[in-house]
Amino acid sequence: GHRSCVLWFTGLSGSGKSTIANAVSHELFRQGIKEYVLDGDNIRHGLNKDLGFSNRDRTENIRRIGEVAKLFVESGTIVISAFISPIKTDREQVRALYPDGEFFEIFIDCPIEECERRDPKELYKKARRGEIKGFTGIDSPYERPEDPELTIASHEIRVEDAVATIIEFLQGKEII
Ligand code: GGZ
Repeated sequence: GHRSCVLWFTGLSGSGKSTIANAVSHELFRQGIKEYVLDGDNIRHGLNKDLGFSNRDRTENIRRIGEVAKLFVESGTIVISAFISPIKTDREQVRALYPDGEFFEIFIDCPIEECERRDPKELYKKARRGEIKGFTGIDSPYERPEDPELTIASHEIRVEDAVATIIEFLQGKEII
């Protein structure tokens, strides 16, 4: 058996949140553990398609995701959420929905220079040109977590090592 919880990833666009989230998801699935990834593909295209990227909309985006994640946790699932969640108070509001030991903030820490070098969707390029306004890290803030449960330096380690670190973390917390 396992306990349910949220692994709340936070980090810049291009930092590796979705890649690592999906890799952790695969490993948990392989171990027979009920898990689910919440990310832009299943949330921003559906439930939250009325929301954009103003500070206000981001706050509402994160609030709803926190509530949805709570429903999954109540169903016995380990939830991995992969959103920038740039505002510290928004993350704190989500944390406050959970009892101790059910919410873990995982900082996917990658220098913006590296995110911008990767730029898989050329969004940084567009933001630099002024074609996207309010892009996180360019002209919209990213507030780094001050006391995350775990920090993954995603530019320094391989995805498989990030997965191993997170699995060991879950074992240490007696979640799995
Ligand atoms: C940041 C943006 C923006 C702006 C579109 N700022 O790399 P991606 O493409 O796939 O991930 C980014 C995603 C961010 O959505 P989140 O729901 O994670 O953001 S937040 O937590 O702040 O609500 C990026 C794309 O959407 N994107 N415009 N202006 N990222």
